[in-house]
Amino acid sequence: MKKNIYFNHDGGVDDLISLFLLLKMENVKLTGVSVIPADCYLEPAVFASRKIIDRFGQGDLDVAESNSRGKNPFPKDWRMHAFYVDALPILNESGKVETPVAEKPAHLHMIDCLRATEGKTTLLFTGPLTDLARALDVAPDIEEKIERLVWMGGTFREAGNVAEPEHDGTAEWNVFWDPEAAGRVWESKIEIDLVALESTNQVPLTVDVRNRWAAERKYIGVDFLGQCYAMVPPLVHFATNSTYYLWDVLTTAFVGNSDLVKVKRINSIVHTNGPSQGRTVETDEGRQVNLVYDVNRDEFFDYITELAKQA
Ligand code: AGV
Ligand code: CA
Repeated sequence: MKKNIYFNHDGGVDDLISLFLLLKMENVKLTGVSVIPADCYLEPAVFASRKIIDRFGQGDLDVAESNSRGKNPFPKDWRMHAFYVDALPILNESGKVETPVAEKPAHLHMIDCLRATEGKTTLLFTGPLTDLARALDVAPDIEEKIERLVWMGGTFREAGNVAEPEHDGTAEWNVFWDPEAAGRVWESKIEIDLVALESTNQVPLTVDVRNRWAAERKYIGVDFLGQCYAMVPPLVHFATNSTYYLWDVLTTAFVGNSDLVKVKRINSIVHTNGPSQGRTVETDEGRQVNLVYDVNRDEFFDYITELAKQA
């Protein structure tokens, strides 16, 4: 039995690689894709998504554009990454783009996809939760059609990954971009699996990983991984604010193979205001979430590299 997955992403290198990997998972049926302009610019991220589906997928998907806006914008340098992926020769070889843009905006597109899909659907979100929060406000009935939400977001460590004026550094970026959206989703009854910085910190992009992909570039999908991860800075001597991790790719790998990680139940709240906005905190008063806190790093890299060889 294939799992139904609806994928909402925000066009970073690891978001777009996640789309590629989902298309290669034999146990996944991708029911819809949408793009939110958070850690990307919308146009190149939507083009790149359509071209990845053309090149590596098969038929009947469209890509919806989000018209959501966040409270705390991402740095421009990071948002530029989607332009580089969109320009890769491997995605432009055919000279045409066939996968259509959906008529409706992302949150309404997701509602339609959930309703039209038989049974329940797992939501995979690798950017902020704005489109889900809006969809729940418009159509609260969709909660029953949602199997669970798998989200790359949050951290319960002291340090988050936001380094911005007027913030205390405790938040993870996908929560920080729209803290109220996370707050809205926390109020729902949806089962939430959080792939937080606890586990993603264990899978930095390193030169070793790059070299492994370089050595196997005769496989077109492994070459695609290598080309994409040539665009972003690896961990060399120490982690900086721009160091790249495989945040979303780990989250996506968890959807395909939950044996790669360890999960524990905790209760948590989200700070929606002030200098800690976007911070997730463990507390008995909070709602229950399943926290992915540990990963088998070697098995994870083997898994995604093997998937890429299927391309
Ligand atoms: O906080 C991680 C999220 C993931 O969804 N994104 C990047 C991933 O797609 C934001 C982000 C944090 N640090 C970054 C980010 C960095 N150094 N470069 C680009 N994006
Ligand atoms: Ca992302």
